[in-house]
Amino acid sequence: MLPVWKPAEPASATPNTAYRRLGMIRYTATATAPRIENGSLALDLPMSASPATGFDEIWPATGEVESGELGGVYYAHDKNTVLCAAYVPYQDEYRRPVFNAYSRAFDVLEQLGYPTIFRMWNSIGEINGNNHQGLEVYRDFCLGRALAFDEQALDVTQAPAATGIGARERGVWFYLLATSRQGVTNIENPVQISAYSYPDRYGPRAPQFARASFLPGSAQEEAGTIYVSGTASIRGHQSVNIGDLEAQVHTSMENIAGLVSPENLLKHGVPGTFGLAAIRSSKVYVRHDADLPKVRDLLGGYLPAGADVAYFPVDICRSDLLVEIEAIMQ
Ligand code: 3HB
Repeated sequence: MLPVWKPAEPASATPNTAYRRLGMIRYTATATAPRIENGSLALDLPMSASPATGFDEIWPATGEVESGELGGVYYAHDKNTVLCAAYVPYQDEYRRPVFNAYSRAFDVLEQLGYPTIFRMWNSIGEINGNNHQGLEVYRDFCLGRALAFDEQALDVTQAPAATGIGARERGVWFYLLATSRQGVTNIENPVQISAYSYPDRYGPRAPQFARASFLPGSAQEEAGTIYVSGTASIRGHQSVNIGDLEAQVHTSMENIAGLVSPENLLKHGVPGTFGLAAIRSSKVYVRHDADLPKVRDLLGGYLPAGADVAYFPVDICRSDLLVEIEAIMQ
């Protein structure tokens, strides 16, 4: 399942509802809370320097869409897939409100009958700042999310591919996709320790996500899809190439290449051939605005010419990381 990316529609434009959609995530300069608009989910994320550099990510539907809100979580589903989103306003401690929001999202999935999440995106304002107790905001967020997974008795290996990245406003926004289909496979990277096994020097609870998730094809869309998590210059559990932008870009892309290599996919029982040439879209997060042209230039050697690629000037979950890259492959 692939998203469609379109140049941002002006806020005043009548939305293009020519085809069915689960929802639209607008990557733009200012945020909104999630909402239902014309029967589908809408959410504006504060990730771009200006509306002009933003775009709309549309998740298509394969049938009639039913949408609504439960416990502050907005959703739209088509019997195959559900798209859910929630917003946590700025707090001086995120542990409890993030736990609550994720728990409500899990309730929605259970009520609607979508047992398997295959991708989550988390935009976290002031991600490297500290909460009122001096705990880094990202670590505070990870604690709340981990407690919500605990409550579901979800084994860590069931956590799907994810991104946890900075935002340009305060607050936390997340959206996720879950399927009623069988056969989602989470993929780990042989050169990285699984995020959920990071030692506690990175925070009271490890981040719960897989390095990638494979969603098998469906009747409507034969090819399976790999969703690669936000990937950075990490080997083992350590950040490497500190202060070296170019080396961080290369290591991030080498990490992705190894993750979807034939040997690693075979080891995880994932069918099909992927690799960097299969990238259909990629989001690239760059800590310093001034580094954007350089990163764009370096990635030209890795990303296929036809892929949709977007760059975001935002902070990254560890303060020693300068760049992070995610991708969708088919
Ligand atoms: C996360 O905490 O969900 C996460 C963070 C990252 C990369 C991928 C996922 O920096």
